[in-house]
Amino acid sequence: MFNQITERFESIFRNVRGLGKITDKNINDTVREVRRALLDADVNFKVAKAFVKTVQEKAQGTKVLKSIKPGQQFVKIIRDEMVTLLGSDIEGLDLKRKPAVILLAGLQGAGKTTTAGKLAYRLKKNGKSVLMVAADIYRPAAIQQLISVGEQAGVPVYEEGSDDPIAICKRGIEEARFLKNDVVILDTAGRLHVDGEMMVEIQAIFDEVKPDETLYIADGMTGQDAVNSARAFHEALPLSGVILTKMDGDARGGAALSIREVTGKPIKFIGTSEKLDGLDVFDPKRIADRILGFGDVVSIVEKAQDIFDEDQAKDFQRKLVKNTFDLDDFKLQLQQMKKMGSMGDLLGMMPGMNSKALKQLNMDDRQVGWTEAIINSMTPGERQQPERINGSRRLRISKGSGRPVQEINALLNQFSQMKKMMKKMGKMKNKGLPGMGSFGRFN
Ligand SMILES: Nc1nc2c(ncn2[C@@H]2O[C@H](COP(=O)(O)OP(=O)(O)OP(=O)(O)O)[C@@H](O)[C@H]2O)c(=O)[nH]1
Ligand SMILES: [Mg+2]
Repeated sequence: MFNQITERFESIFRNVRGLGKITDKNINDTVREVRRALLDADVNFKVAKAFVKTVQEKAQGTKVLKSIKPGQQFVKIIRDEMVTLLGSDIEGLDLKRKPAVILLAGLQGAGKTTTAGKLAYRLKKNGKSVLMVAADIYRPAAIQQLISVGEQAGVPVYEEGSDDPIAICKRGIEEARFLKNDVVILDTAGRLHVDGEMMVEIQAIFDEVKPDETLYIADGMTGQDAVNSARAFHEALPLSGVILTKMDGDARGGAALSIREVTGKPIKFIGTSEKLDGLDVFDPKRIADRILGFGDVVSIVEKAQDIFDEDQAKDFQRKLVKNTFDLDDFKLQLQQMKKMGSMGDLLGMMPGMNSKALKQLNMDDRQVGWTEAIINSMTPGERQQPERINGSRRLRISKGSGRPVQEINALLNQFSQMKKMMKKMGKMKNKGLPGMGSFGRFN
Protein backbone atom coordinates (compact mmCIF):
# COMPACT_ATOMS: atom_id res chain seq x y z
CA MET A 1 0.00 0.00 0.00
CA PHE A 2 1.23 3.49 -0.91
CA ASN A 3 4.79 2.35 -1.63
CA GLN A 4 5.45 4.84 -4.35
CA ILE A 5 4.22 7.96 -2.60
CA THR A 6 5.87 6.88 0.65
CA GLU A 7 9.20 6.59 -1.11
CA ARG A 8 8.78 10.12 -2.41
CA PHE A 9 7.93 11.56 0.98
CA GLU A 10 10.81 9.72 2.59
CA SER A 11 13.18 11.41 0.23
CA ILE A 12 11.53 14.82 0.65
CA PHE A 13 11.76 14.50 4.42
CA ARG A 14 15.40 13.46 4.30
CA ASN A 15 16.11 16.87 2.87
CA VAL A 16 13.66 18.80 5.01
CA ARG A 17 14.74 17.32 8.34
CA GLY A 18 18.24 18.54 7.82
CA LEU A 19 17.22 22.15 7.26
CA GLY A 20 18.79 24.47 9.79
CA LYS A 21 16.69 27.35 8.64
CA ILE A 22 13.45 27.64 6.75
CA THR A 23 13.77 30.11 3.94
CA ASP A 24 11.33 31.06 1.21
CA LYS A 25 13.52 29.18 -1.20
CA ASN A 26 13.52 25.89 0.64
CA ILE A 27 9.81 26.20 1.35
CA ASN A 28 9.16 26.66 -2.34
CA ASP A 29 11.48 23.82 -3.33
CA THR A 30 9.85 21.48 -0.85
CA VAL A 31 6.26 22.25 -1.67
CA ARG A 32 7.04 21.84 -5.35
CA GLU A 33 8.34 18.35 -4.60
CA VAL A 34 5.30 17.60 -2.44
CA ARG A 35 2.96 18.72 -5.20
CA ARG A 36 4.73 16.49 -7.71
CA ALA A 37 4.62 13.53 -5.34
CA LEU A 38 0.89 14.02 -4.84
CA LEU A 39 0.15 14.36 -8.53
CA ASP A 40 2.25 11.32 -9.37
CA ALA A 41 0.21 9.40 -6.81
CA ASP A 42 -2.87 10.39 -8.81
CA VAL A 43 -4.19 12.84 -6.25
CA ASN A 44 -6.86 15.17 -7.60
CA PHE A 45 -5.26 18.28 -9.11
CA LYS A 46 -7.24 20.78 -7.08
CA VAL A 47 -6.73 18.84 -3.89
CA ALA A 48 -2.96 18.78 -4.44
CA LYS A 49 -2.92 22.49 -5.19
CA ALA A 50 -4.89 23.43 -2.08
CA PHE A 51 -2.78 21.13 0.08
CA VAL A 52 0.45 22.67 -1.09
CA LYS A 53 -0.88 26.19 -0.64
CA THR A 54 -1.81 25.58 2.99
CA VAL A 55 1.50 23.92 3.75
CA GLN A 56 3.33 26.81 2.13
CA GLU A 57 1.45 29.43 4.12
CA LYS A 58 1.89 27.61 7.40
CA ALA A 59 5.59 27.05 6.76
CA GLN A 60 6.06 30.73 6.03
CA GLY A 61 4.31 31.55 9.28
CA THR A 62 6.60 29.19 11.19
CA LYS A 63 9.72 30.88 9.91
CA VAL A 64 9.02 33.80 12.20
CA LEU A 65 8.67 31.53 15.22
CA LYS A 66 12.38 30.72 15.16
CA SER A 67 11.79 27.22 16.41
CA ILE A 68 14.80 25.19 17.45
CA LYS A 69 14.38 22.58 14.79
CA PRO A 70 12.80 24.22 11.79
CA GLY A 71 13.06 21.09 9.66
CA GLN A 72 11.04 19.05 12.12
CA GLN A 73 8.52 21.81 12.36
CA PHE A 74 8.08 21.71 8.60
CA VAL A 75 7.61 17.93 8.68
CA LYS A 76 4.93 18.41 11.31
CA ILE A 77 3.08 20.94 9.19
CA ILE A 78 2.94 18.49 6.30
CA ARG A 79 1.86 15.65 8.58
CA ASP A 80 -0.91 17.72 10.17
CA GLU A 81 -2.22 18.81 6.80
CA MET A 82 -2.19 15.23 5.59
CA VAL A 83 -4.24 14.14 8.60
CA THR A 84 -6.73 16.94 7.96
CA LEU A 85 -6.98 16.00 4.30
CA LEU A 86 -7.71 12.40 5.22
CA GLY A 87 -10.51 13.43 7.58
CA SER A 88 -8.87 13.98 11.00
CA ASP A 89 -10.85 11.48 13.04
CA ILE A 90 -12.12 7.94 12.81
CA GLU A 91 -15.73 7.91 11.66
CA GLY A 92 -17.74 5.04 13.01
CA LEU A 93 -21.02 3.62 11.76
CA ASP A 94 -24.33 4.93 13.02
CA LEU A 95 -26.05 1.77 14.19
CA LYS A 96 -28.30 3.10 16.93
CA ARG A 97 -31.56 2.12 15.31
CA LYS A 98 -32.68 -1.51 15.53
CA PRO A 99 -32.35 -2.93 13.06
CA ALA A 100 -29.87 -0.46 11.62
CA VAL A 101 -29.82 -0.60 7.84
CA ILE A 102 -26.59 -0.41 5.84
CA LEU A 103 -26.98 0.09 2.10
CA LEU A 104 -23.95 -0.78 0.00
CA ALA A 105 -23.67 0.73 -3.44
CA GLY A 106 -21.00 0.98 -6.08
CA LEU A 107 -19.75 0.11 -9.51
CA GLN A 108 -19.47 -3.41 -10.81
CA GLY A 109 -16.71 -5.44 -9.23
CA ALA A 110 -15.81 -2.73 -6.71
CA GLY A 111 -16.14 -5.21 -3.87
CA LYS A 112 -19.68 -4.73 -2.51
CA THR A 113 -20.45 -8.38 -1.86
CA THR A 114 -17.04 -9.06 -0.36
CA THR A 115 -17.33 -5.97 1.82
CA ALA A 116 -20.85 -6.97 2.93
CA GLY A 117 -19.32 -10.20 4.27
CA LYS A 118 -16.42 -8.37 5.92
CA LEU A 119 -18.72 -5.89 7.62
CA ALA A 120 -21.05 -8.65 8.77
CA TYR A 121 -18.09 -10.60 10.12
CA ARG A 122 -16.72 -7.56 11.96
CA LEU A 123 -20.11 -6.61 13.45
CA LYS A 124 -20.75 -10.17 14.51
CA LYS A 125 -17.38 -10.26 16.25
CA ASN A 126 -18.50 -7.14 18.11
CA GLY A 127 -21.54 -8.97 19.38
CA LYS A 128 -24.15 -7.76 16.90
CA SER A 129 -26.59 -10.05 15.19
CA VAL A 130 -26.56 -9.39 11.49
CA LEU A 131 -28.65 -10.29 8.47
CA MET A 132 -27.48 -9.79 4.89
CA VAL A 133 -29.96 -9.23 2.08
CA ALA A 134 -29.29 -10.36 -1.50
CA ALA A 135 -30.63 -7.53 -3.63
CA ASP A 136 -28.47 -8.15 -6.68
CA ILE A 137 -30.86 -10.06 -8.89
CA TYR A 138 -29.14 -9.32 -12.19
CA ARG A 139 -25.80 -11.03 -12.17
CA PRO A 140 -26.12 -14.80 -12.27
CA ALA A 141 -24.54 -16.35 -9.19
CA ALA A 142 -24.63 -13.08 -7.25
CA ILE A 143 -27.01 -14.51 -4.68
CA GLN A 144 -24.97 -17.67 -4.36
CA GLN A 145 -21.85 -15.56 -3.85
CA LEU A 146 -23.45 -13.70 -0.95
CA ILE A 147 -24.71 -16.94 0.57
CA SER A 148 -21.24 -18.40 0.44
CA VAL A 149 -19.72 -15.24 1.96
CA GLY A 150 -22.42 -15.44 4.65
CA GLU A 151 -21.53 -19.04 5.42
CA GLN A 152 -17.90 -18.10 5.92
CA ALA A 153 -18.85 -15.21 8.17
CA GLY A 154 -21.46 -17.24 10.01
CA VAL A 155 -24.13 -14.70 9.07
CA PRO A 156 -27.52 -15.63 7.52
CA VAL A 157 -28.63 -14.31 4.15
CA TYR A 158 -32.16 -13.28 3.21
CA GLU A 159 -32.92 -13.95 -0.46
CA GLU A 160 -35.93 -14.37 -2.70
CA GLY A 161 -34.31 -15.27 -5.98
CA SER A 162 -34.87 -12.72 -8.70
CA ASP A 163 -37.82 -10.72 -7.55
CA ASP A 164 -38.03 -6.93 -7.40
CA PRO A 165 -34.94 -5.67 -5.50
CA ILE A 166 -36.86 -2.90 -3.75
CA ALA A 167 -39.42 -5.36 -2.40
CA ILE A 168 -36.64 -7.78 -1.42
CA CYS A 169 -34.90 -5.08 0.61
CA LYS A 170 -38.14 -4.11 2.28
CA ARG A 171 -39.04 -7.67 3.20
CA GLY A 172 -35.46 -8.39 4.24
CA ILE A 173 -35.66 -5.59 6.77
CA GLU A 174 -39.03 -6.87 8.00
CA GLU A 175 -37.43 -10.26 8.46
CA ALA A 176 -34.58 -8.68 10.46
CA ARG A 177 -37.10 -6.89 12.62
CA PHE A 178 -38.88 -10.18 13.22
CA LEU A 179 -35.61 -11.94 14.05
CA LYS A 180 -34.59 -9.02 16.28
CA ASN A 181 -31.36 -8.51 14.36
CA ASP A 182 -29.23 -5.48 15.18
CA VAL A 183 -28.03 -4.76 11.68
CA VAL A 184 -29.18 -5.46 8.11
CA ILE A 185 -26.72 -5.17 5.24
CA LEU A 186 -28.16 -4.70 1.76
CA ASP A 187 -25.93 -6.00 -1.04
CA THR A 188 -27.04 -4.31 -4.24
CA ALA A 189 -26.26 -4.89 -7.90
CA GLY A 190 -23.14 -3.37 -9.42
CA ARG A 191 -23.55 -0.48 -11.77
CA LEU A 192 -21.50 0.02 -14.91
CA HIS A 193 -22.04 3.75 -14.91
CA VAL A 194 -23.28 6.18 -12.41
CA ASP A 195 -26.31 7.13 -14.51
CA GLY A 196 -28.93 4.87 -16.02
CA GLU A 197 -31.66 2.58 -14.86
CA MET A 198 -29.68 1.01 -12.07
CA MET A 199 -29.17 4.40 -10.54
CA VAL A 200 -32.92 4.92 -10.46
CA GLU A 201 -33.25 1.56 -8.78
CA ILE A 202 -30.84 2.29 -5.98
CA GLN A 203 -32.49 5.66 -5.40
CA ALA A 204 -35.78 3.83 -5.08
CA ILE A 205 -34.25 1.41 -2.57
CA PHE A 206 -32.84 4.36 -0.65
CA ASP A 207 -36.22 6.11 -0.56
CA GLU A 208 -37.95 2.93 0.51
CA VAL A 209 -35.63 1.80 3.31
CA LYS A 210 -34.15 5.12 4.51
CA PRO A 211 -30.82 3.54 5.45
CA ASP A 212 -28.83 4.56 8.51
CA GLU A 213 -25.65 4.16 6.53
CA THR A 214 -25.30 4.51 2.76
CA LEU A 215 -21.78 3.43 1.95
CA TYR A 216 -20.17 3.86 -1.40
CA ILE A 217 -17.83 0.99 -2.16
CA ALA A 218 -15.00 2.28 -4.32
CA ASP A 219 -12.20 0.30 -5.88
CA GLY A 220 -9.07 1.93 -4.47
CA MET A 221 -7.00 0.73 -7.41
CA THR A 222 -8.86 2.95 -9.82
CA GLY A 223 -7.55 6.24 -8.42
CA GLN A 224 -9.31 9.33 -9.74
CA ASP A 225 -12.02 7.24 -11.41
CA ALA A 226 -13.05 6.12 -7.95
CA VAL A 227 -13.14 9.72 -6.79
CA ASN A 228 -15.21 10.89 -9.75
CA SER A 229 -17.69 8.06 -9.50
CA ALA A 230 -18.04 8.63 -5.77
CA ARG A 231 -18.78 12.29 -6.38
CA ALA A 232 -21.33 11.61 -9.10
CA PHE A 233 -22.90 9.00 -6.90
CA HIS A 234 -23.12 11.32 -3.96
CA GLU A 235 -24.93 13.85 -6.10
CA ALA A 236 -27.61 11.27 -6.83
CA LEU A 237 -27.76 9.66 -3.42
CA PRO A 238 -26.74 11.14 -0.07
CA LEU A 239 -23.85 8.99 1.08
CA SER A 240 -22.83 8.65 4.69
CA GLY A 241 -19.38 7.37 3.90
CA VAL A 242 -17.01 5.54 1.60
CA ILE A 243 -15.19 2.22 1.83
CA LEU A 244 -12.06 1.95 -0.29
CA THR A 245 -11.36 -1.61 -1.33
CA LYS A 246 -8.27 -3.36 -2.70
CA MET A 247 -5.88 -1.14 -0.83
CA ASP A 248 -3.61 -4.16 -0.50
CA GLY A 249 -2.75 -3.86 -4.16
CA ASP A 250 -0.42 -1.26 -5.58
CA ALA A 251 -2.95 1.51 -5.04
CA ARG A 252 -1.06 4.76 -5.47
CA GLY A 253 -2.96 6.62 -2.83
CA GLY A 254 -4.77 9.10 -5.07
CA ALA A 255 -8.23 7.87 -4.15
CA ALA A 256 -7.51 7.74 -0.43
CA LEU A 257 -6.10 11.25 -0.47
CA SER A 258 -8.73 12.92 -2.62
CA ILE A 259 -12.06 11.27 -1.95
CA ARG A 260 -12.77 12.96 1.35
CA GLU A 261 -11.95 16.43 0.08
CA VAL A 262 -13.84 15.99 -3.19
CA THR A 263 -17.00 14.34 -1.85
CA GLY A 264 -16.98 15.75 1.67
CA LYS A 265 -17.74 12.23 2.88
CA PRO A 266 -15.48 10.30 5.23
CA ILE A 267 -13.70 7.10 4.34
CA LYS A 268 -14.86 4.71 7.04
CA PHE A 269 -13.02 1.52 6.22
CA ILE A 270 -10.43 0.18 3.81
CA GLY A 271 -10.33 -3.28 2.32
CA THR A 272 -6.92 -4.86 2.69
CA SER A 273 -7.36 -8.39 1.37
CA GLU A 274 -9.87 -10.71 -0.20
CA LYS A 275 -10.38 -12.45 3.11
CA LEU A 276 -13.16 -11.82 5.61
CA ASP A 277 -10.90 -10.12 8.10
CA GLY A 278 -9.39 -7.85 5.46
CA LEU A 279 -11.26 -4.73 6.52
CA ASP A 280 -9.55 -2.04 8.59
CA VAL A 281 -11.05 1.00 10.24
CA PHE A 282 -9.79 4.06 8.37
CA ASP A 283 -7.77 6.09 10.83
CA PRO A 284 -6.56 9.33 9.20
CA LYS A 285 -3.64 9.69 11.60
CA ARG A 286 -2.31 6.23 10.99
CA ILE A 287 -2.82 6.38 7.27
CA ALA A 288 -1.03 9.74 7.13
CA ASP A 289 1.89 8.21 9.01
CA ARG A 290 2.02 5.29 6.62
CA ILE A 291 1.85 7.51 3.56
CA LEU A 292 4.57 9.75 4.94
CA GLY A 293 6.80 6.81 5.83
CA PHE A 294 6.61 7.12 9.61
CA GLY A 295 5.53 3.51 9.90
CA ASP A 296 2.52 2.31 11.73
CA VAL A 297 3.69 0.82 14.97
CA VAL A 298 0.25 0.95 16.54
CA SER A 299 -1.25 -1.26 13.84
CA ILE A 300 1.50 -3.81 14.18
CA VAL A 301 0.95 -3.93 17.90
CA GLU A 302 -2.77 -4.34 17.44
CA LYS A 303 -2.32 -7.10 14.90
CA ALA A 304 0.12 -8.71 17.26
CA GLN A 305 -2.41 -8.45 20.06
CA ASP A 306 -4.90 -10.36 17.98
CA ILE A 307 -2.49 -13.25 17.77
CA PHE A 308 -0.20 -13.11 20.78
CA ASP A 309 -1.48 -13.51 24.25
CA GLU A 310 -1.60 -10.31 26.24
CA ASP A 311 1.70 -10.79 28.03
CA GLN A 312 3.52 -11.42 24.80
CA ALA A 313 1.91 -8.36 23.24
CA LYS A 314 2.90 -6.14 26.17
CA ASP A 315 6.41 -7.49 26.02
CA PHE A 316 6.54 -6.68 22.34
CA GLN A 317 5.32 -3.12 22.91
CA ARG A 318 7.84 -2.56 25.65
CA LYS A 319 10.65 -3.82 23.44
CA LEU A 320 9.59 -1.62 20.57
CA VAL A 321 9.52 1.45 22.76
CA LYS A 322 12.72 0.66 24.68
CA ASN A 323 14.44 -0.47 21.55
CA THR A 324 15.60 -3.77 22.99
CA PHE A 325 13.96 -5.68 20.18
CA ASP A 326 16.41 -8.38 19.01
CA LEU A 327 16.60 -11.01 16.31
CA ASP A 328 14.89 -13.59 18.50
CA ASP A 329 11.92 -11.25 18.80
CA PHE A 330 12.12 -10.67 15.09
CA LYS A 331 11.96 -14.41 14.45
CA LEU A 332 9.02 -14.79 16.79
CA GLN A 333 7.38 -11.98 14.90
CA LEU A 334 7.98 -13.67 11.58
CA GLN A 335 6.43 -16.88 12.84
CA GLN A 336 3.41 -15.05 14.15
CA MET A 337 3.13 -12.95 11.04
CA LYS A 338 2.75 -16.04 8.94
CA LYS A 339 -0.60 -16.39 10.63
CA MET A 340 -1.51 -12.82 9.85
CA GLY A 341 -1.62 -12.91 6.08
CA SER A 342 0.32 -10.66 3.82
CA MET A 343 3.93 -10.36 4.87
CA GLY A 344 4.58 -7.36 2.73
CA ASP A 345 1.71 -5.48 4.23
CA LEU A 346 2.79 -6.13 7.76
CA LEU A 347 6.41 -5.33 7.20
CA GLY A 348 5.28 -2.22 5.38
CA MET A 349 3.92 -0.97 8.66
CA MET A 350 7.27 -1.27 10.37
CA PRO A 351 9.12 1.98 10.63
CA GLY A 352 12.02 2.06 8.23
CA MET A 353 10.78 -1.07 6.52
CA ASN A 354 8.68 0.43 3.79
CA SER A 355 9.09 1.19 0.11
CA LYS A 356 12.60 0.51 -1.10
CA ALA A 357 13.67 -1.51 1.88
CA LEU A 358 10.69 -3.75 1.45
CA LYS A 359 11.27 -4.33 -2.23
CA GLN A 360 14.86 -5.14 -1.51
CA LEU A 361 13.85 -7.68 1.05
CA ASN A 362 11.08 -9.03 -1.16
CA MET A 363 9.40 -10.92 1.64
CA ASP A 364 7.31 -13.70 0.29
CA ASP A 365 6.34 -16.67 2.38
CA ARG A 366 9.28 -18.79 1.29
CA GLN A 367 11.48 -15.95 2.35
CA VAL A 368 10.05 -16.20 5.85
CA GLY A 369 11.31 -19.77 6.08
CA TRP A 370 14.74 -18.72 4.81
CA THR A 371 14.92 -15.83 7.24
CA GLU A 372 14.06 -18.19 10.06
CA ALA A 373 16.77 -20.57 8.91
CA ILE A 374 19.29 -17.72 8.95
CA ILE A 375 18.33 -16.63 12.45
CA ASN A 376 18.36 -20.26 13.63
CA SER A 377 21.96 -20.54 12.49
CA MET A 378 23.01 -17.72 14.78
CA THR A 379 24.16 -18.15 18.37
CA PRO A 380 21.94 -16.67 21.10
CA GLY A 381 24.54 -13.95 21.64
CA GLU A 382 24.48 -13.02 17.97
CA ARG A 383 20.72 -12.76 18.00
CA GLN A 384 20.80 -10.38 20.92
CA GLN A 385 23.64 -8.28 19.54
CA PRO A 386 23.54 -8.59 15.78
CA GLU A 387 26.19 -5.88 15.50
CA ARG A 388 28.70 -8.52 16.65
CA ILE A 389 28.18 -10.54 13.50
CA ASN A 390 31.34 -9.91 11.50
CA GLY A 391 32.42 -11.29 8.14
CA SER A 392 33.52 -14.73 9.31
CA ARG A 393 30.39 -15.15 11.41
CA ARG A 394 28.32 -14.24 8.38
CA LEU A 395 30.05 -16.94 6.37
CA ARG A 396 29.36 -19.48 9.08
CA ILE A 397 25.70 -18.48 9.25
CA SER A 398 25.48 -18.68 5.48
CA LYS A 399 26.81 -22.25 5.53
CA GLY A 400 24.60 -23.21 8.42
CA SER A 401 21.43 -21.89 6.86
CA GLY A 402 22.21 -22.74 3.25
CA ARG A 403 21.47 -19.16 2.22
CA PRO A 404 23.84 -16.87 0.30
CA VAL A 405 25.88 -14.38 2.33
CA GLN A 406 24.14 -11.49 0.57
CA GLU A 407 20.91 -12.57 2.17
CA ILE A 408 22.47 -12.55 5.61
CA ASN A 409 23.85 -9.09 4.89
CA ALA A 410 20.48 -7.87 3.69
CA LEU A 411 18.71 -9.20 6.75
CA LEU A 412 21.21 -7.62 9.13
CA ASN A 413 21.08 -4.31 7.27
CA GLN A 414 17.33 -4.29 7.38
CA PHE A 415 17.31 -5.13 11.01
CA SER A 416 19.78 -2.43 11.95
CA GLN A 417 17.88 0.12 9.86
CA MET A 418 14.69 -0.85 11.62
CA LYS A 419 16.32 -0.54 15.02
CA LYS A 420 17.68 2.89 14.17
CA MET A 421 14.29 4.04 13.09
CA MET A 422 12.66 2.65 16.22
CA LYS A 423 15.24 4.39 18.36
CA LYS A 424 14.51 7.66 16.62
CA MET A 425 10.83 7.19 17.14
CA GLY A 426 11.34 6.30 20.78
CA LYS A 427 13.31 9.52 21.28
CA MET A 428 10.71 11.57 19.49
CA LYS A 429 8.12 10.16 21.80
CA ASN A 430 10.08 11.13 24.89
CA LYS A 431 10.52 14.65 23.70
CA GLY A 432 7.00 14.81 22.41
CA LEU A 433 8.22 15.84 19.00
CA PRO A 434 5.89 16.21 16.05
CA GLY A 435 4.72 13.51 13.79
CA MET A 436 4.36 10.98 16.52
CA GLY A 437 0.76 11.46 17.48
CA SER A 438 -0.14 7.82 17.30
CA PHE A 439 2.74 6.85 19.55
CA GLY A 440 1.00 8.43 22.46
CA ARG A 441 -1.53 5.66 22.41
CA PHE A 442 1.06 3.22 23.68
CA ASN A 443 0.53 4.54 27.15
N1 LIG B 1 -7.29 -7.87 -2.91
C1 LIG B 1 -8.52 -7.48 -2.63
N2 LIG B 1 -9.53 -7.93 -3.38
C2 LIG B 1 -10.78 -7.54 -3.10
C3 LIG B 1 -11.05 -6.66 -2.02
N3 LIG B 1 -12.38 -6.44 -2.00
C4 LIG B 1 -12.91 -7.16 -3.01
N4 LIG B 1 -11.94 -7.84 -3.68
C5 LIG B 1 -12.08 -8.72 -4.85
O1 LIG B 1 -12.71 -8.00 -5.89
C6 LIG B 1 -13.52 -8.85 -6.69
C7 LIG B 1 -14.90 -8.29 -6.82
O2 LIG B 1 -15.52 -8.31 -5.55
P1 LIG B 1 -17.09 -8.41 -5.33
O3 LIG B 1 -17.32 -8.33 -3.87
O4 LIG B 1 -17.67 -9.56 -6.06
O5 LIG B 1 -17.53 -7.06 -6.02
P2 LIG B 1 -19.02 -6.51 -6.23
O6 LIG B 1 -18.95 -5.04 -6.10
O7 LIG B 1 -19.97 -7.23 -5.36
O8 LIG B 1 -19.24 -6.89 -7.75
P3 LIG B 1 -20.68 -6.95 -8.54
O9 LIG B 1 -21.63 -7.64 -7.64
O10 LIG B 1 -20.37 -7.68 -9.78
O11 LIG B 1 -21.03 -5.53 -8.80
C8 LIG B 1 -13.47 -10.21 -6.00
O12 LIG B 1 -12.54 -11.02 -6.66
C9 LIG B 1 -13.00 -9.89 -4.60
O13 LIG B 1 -12.31 -10.96 -4.01
C10 LIG B 1 -9.94 -6.16 -1.25
O14 LIG B 1 -10.07 -5.35 -0.32
N5 LIG B 1 -8.71 -6.61 -1.60
MG1 LIG C 1 -21.75 -8.21 -5.78
